[in-house]
Amino acid sequence: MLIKIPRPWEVPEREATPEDVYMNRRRFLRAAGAGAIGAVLGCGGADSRPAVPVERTQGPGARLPNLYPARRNARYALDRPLTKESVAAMYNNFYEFTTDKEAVRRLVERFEIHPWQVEVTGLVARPKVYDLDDLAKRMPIEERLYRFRCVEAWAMAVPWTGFPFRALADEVQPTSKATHVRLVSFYKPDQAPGIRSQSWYKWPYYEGLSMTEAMNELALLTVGIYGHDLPRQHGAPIRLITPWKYGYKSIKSIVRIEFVDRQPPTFWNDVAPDEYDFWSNVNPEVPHPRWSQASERMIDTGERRPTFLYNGYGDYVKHLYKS
Ligand SMILES: Nc1nc2c(c(=O)[nH]1)N[C@H]1C(S)=C(S)[C@@H](COP(=O)(O)O)O[C@H]1N2
Ligand SMILES: [Mo]
Repeated sequence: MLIKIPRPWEVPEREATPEDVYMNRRRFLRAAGAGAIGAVLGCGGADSRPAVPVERTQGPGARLPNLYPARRNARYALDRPLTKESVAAMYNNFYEFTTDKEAVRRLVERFEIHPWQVEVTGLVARPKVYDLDDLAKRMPIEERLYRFRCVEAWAMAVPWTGFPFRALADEVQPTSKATHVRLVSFYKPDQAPGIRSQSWYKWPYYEGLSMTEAMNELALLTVGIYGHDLPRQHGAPIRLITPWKYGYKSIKSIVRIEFVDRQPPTFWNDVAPDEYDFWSNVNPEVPHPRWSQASERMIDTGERRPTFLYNGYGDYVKHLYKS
């Protein structure tokens, strides 16, 4: 029997068509400008100014209204303006729904994200099933401006709200046997048409990090973006963000985190091992077998920029990869 396995990201991406759905352009420009200036001037310490003024797309129904705006941690500064929110929210990779980036935000409508539990288990002293609202209340929530780089060579710069992975590890106390972390996404075929229609993939989506990567200060468990809860298309209600790695490591809609004693298999590495490795650190000098990684395209402006090694986060992570 011949089964056609579509190769991930084979389709050349289309340009995102910006639509001012949520915000008028004038307000956006002001917000983006303020964000960039804040980031540059703010170097040298945590900063208590509120987040970039953004619209509240989730309004009064916000899951955790008291979290926003979270204190911005000025340690994580940007070298470029924030990406326009409405573009980031309409150009998504979320294969559980569809491979059509611009259709994701429509197809997620029936995805139920409340209540949500996250099981933290494996080689830990205190395994626990957390209710996400309870967990988020107890974690040190902050806002960080990060660059984000997809392996397909598009990029954005967004304000995430979340807490360091390390803060969760401190709660469950991994044992000395734990060498890696495995993270697993939701499995709800009834609510996610891409799970049903693309049965050749090994759902649910799964990812992994080494322990030292997961404990690095940059690894952020993320519940919000642009000063409000994550909209579903961005991986609500909780996802990982590892900004020095290609975007597919930043697993969405997490239901389980396991501490394990070996390098876990990962979704894209299992699909195409010669194209996607476990580490997947951003590197301009290692081309994808089918395209160059030397430059990237900002999704809102179309501007091309050179790709940075570790997506510009080498000072934080390069020691993890020495010999
Ligand atoms: N569960 C799950 N997580 C996922 C994906 C996915 O298809 N399913 N896509 C990944 C890829 S390839 C990218 S680039 C980012 C996209 O995140 P964004 O839509 O919030 O920009 O999510 C990553 N996390
Ligand atoms: Mo991606």
